[in-house]
Amino acid sequence: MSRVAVVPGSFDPITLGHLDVITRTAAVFGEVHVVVVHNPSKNAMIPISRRVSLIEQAIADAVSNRANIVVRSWSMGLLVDYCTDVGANVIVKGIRGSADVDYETPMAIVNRHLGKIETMFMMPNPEHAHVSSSLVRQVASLGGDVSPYVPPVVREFLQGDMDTTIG
Ligand code: COD
Repeated sequence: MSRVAVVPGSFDPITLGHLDVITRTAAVFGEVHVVVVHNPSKNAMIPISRRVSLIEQAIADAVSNRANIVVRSWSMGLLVDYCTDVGANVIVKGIRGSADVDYETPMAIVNRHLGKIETMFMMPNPEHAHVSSSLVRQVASLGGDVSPYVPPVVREFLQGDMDTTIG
């Protein structure tokens, strides 16, 4: 039985809601792959390589034992192909409400058909259930304080000079 789980997302940027799902998944599974997926339907603000490094730093700052968490990017096609490559048979998705259920359910069914990969839904920490990357991007772009929603490294990135730190 596989003990490897994949936590995918756009993570543009990683939020405290994402971080909560990642750390709770790492407490349940032997190995967790956090995968930054290129989502062609979204116009990303932050380059993929930078999103990966922000996630790595956020995890390093928040988790004392992070030996079972790896962070990768994937733009080569189906997520189930990544799962098969690394021997994972579970995808974990955070569910904030009925809109997430409606969006995720067809993907979960298709991923089971395509690659025999199961999807498990994790309820959010109520403290972060209202947080989304798009909300963070909007608050940041209007000069607001994003510190209640994101790890410190992301706040520094968003409120610093993105032009010099991006890439
Ligand atoms: N609390 C808990 N969970 C949260 C929170 C929060 N505050 N915010 C977001 N989440 C969850 C989301 O519900 C989602 O499950 C995950 O975290 C990632 O969220 P985002 O916004 O970073 O990422 P999305 O929604 O843009 O990512 C979508 C994926 C790229 C993961 C998705 O499109 C996918 O799985 N694609 C696979 C491509 C593929 O193989 N397609 C073919 C078969 S369907």
